[in-house]
Amino acid sequence: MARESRRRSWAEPFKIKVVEPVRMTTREDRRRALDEAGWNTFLLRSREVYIDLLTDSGTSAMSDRQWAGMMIGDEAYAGSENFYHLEQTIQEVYGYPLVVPTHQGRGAEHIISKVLIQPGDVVPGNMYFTTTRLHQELAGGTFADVIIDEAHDPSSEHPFKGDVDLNKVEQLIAKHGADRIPYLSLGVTVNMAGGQPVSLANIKELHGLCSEHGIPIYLDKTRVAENAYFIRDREEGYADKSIADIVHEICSYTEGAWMSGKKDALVNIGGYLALRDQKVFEEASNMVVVYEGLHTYGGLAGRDMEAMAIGIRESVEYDHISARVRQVIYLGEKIASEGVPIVKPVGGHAVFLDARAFLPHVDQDDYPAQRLAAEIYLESGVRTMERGNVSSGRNPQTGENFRPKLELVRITIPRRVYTQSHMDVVAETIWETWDRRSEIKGLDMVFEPTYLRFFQARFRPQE
Ligand code: PM9
Repeated sequence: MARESRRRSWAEPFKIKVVEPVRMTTREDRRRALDEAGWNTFLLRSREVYIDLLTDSGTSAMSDRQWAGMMIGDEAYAGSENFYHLEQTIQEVYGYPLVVPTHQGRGAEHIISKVLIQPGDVVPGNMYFTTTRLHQELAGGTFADVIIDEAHDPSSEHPFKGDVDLNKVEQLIAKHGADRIPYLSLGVTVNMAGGQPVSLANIKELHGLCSEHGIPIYLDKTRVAENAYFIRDREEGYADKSIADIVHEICSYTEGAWMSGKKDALVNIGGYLALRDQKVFEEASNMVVVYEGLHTYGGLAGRDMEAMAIGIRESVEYDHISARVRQVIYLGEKIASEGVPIVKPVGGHAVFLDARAFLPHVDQDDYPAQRLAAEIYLESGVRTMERGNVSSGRNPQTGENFRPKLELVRITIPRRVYTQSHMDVVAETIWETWDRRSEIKGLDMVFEPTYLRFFQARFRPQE
């Protein structure tokens, strides 16, 4: 009789060579730390945190190959070898011929917004991202959300909640005219929607529509490899394609891209613009010398560029990206198994708790997601981030909070840093917080900075 095969358990596709101890704290320590940090998890000191799931930005573990690359950093002021390696890698992996390095993603956003946007322009995008929208506004533009409606519904199981609604784009063109739309800002995966992917079918259709009207698409490709994983997994016709091929195809429909290398590209610092248009490139590489550094280093050390070049290649390896995304899905499914409301389907870089459903008794202007992130930290030292009313900011015309439909807490997983056992502890922490949800109240904001308030705002708990 044939024996049934035993399926092996899943395991991380790496061995651990260097370890960094983490520090456990008491509930009293954490209460004191929260009071000092104004109940904002961004203002905690890292030494006060046990498992740090604030962000996947710049927090990934580099590989031994990347660390080896750091040793061949060419720290020449001009013409560093590592820049040319980075440029060649971007040309080969993503297909863009022209590269302008920047210190991180928002350096690239600043420059591309200044080059492309004129005051009074409208910039459509598939949901706002905090730093992206701010740079578009500072350049004189107005952001217009053109993501499909399902993206604003945490319970919708749409497999590509990052897709663009083409009708919304057409309506914008009819209202403002194509000449007032300098580009369409396309995010993959869509961070604020819950790390949700965009389908290639949608990108192709969008490309057709935008081409008809002479509107270029610029890509925020910060998490493009994660998006490619979902396309391979969910979209018909891509199951046999490599992640590298899918990434290349996504980029082929776009005129240029900005990138925070601190996510997909597995580095602690770095970013760039990748372009096709020679004129845009010339303006951007002139502007980079004003704000970032010479056009062959853009605020980075040679060793940073080398590590990013190597990280880009690792980011499109199937074993890496599937383990990365599946770890996030593992955590999401475990948290949800006890009835905790999360954004569905689970996204590529984070599990997002639906704070409206978690704390229905807290009004949105009492910042339920901000309070929930603080309570999760209080529970066991796990640090997460608010992605709701605080992150969204105020309407500049009315001064009112935007009160976005999504009021979320983001539990973000750094790449190659934590194991499944850490994920189990995190899930148990969320369950414990869920069990005492009826006792949790809101927050009063007592300090509000002008820009990107979520980073530095301070709060007082309503007792
Ligand atoms: N994202 C994140 O934690 C770090 C800053 S906001 C808390 O998710 C996208 C989609 C991002 C992003 C940063 C940037 C900016 C652009 N686009 O942080 O400047 O998620 O490298 O990139 C963060 P930099």
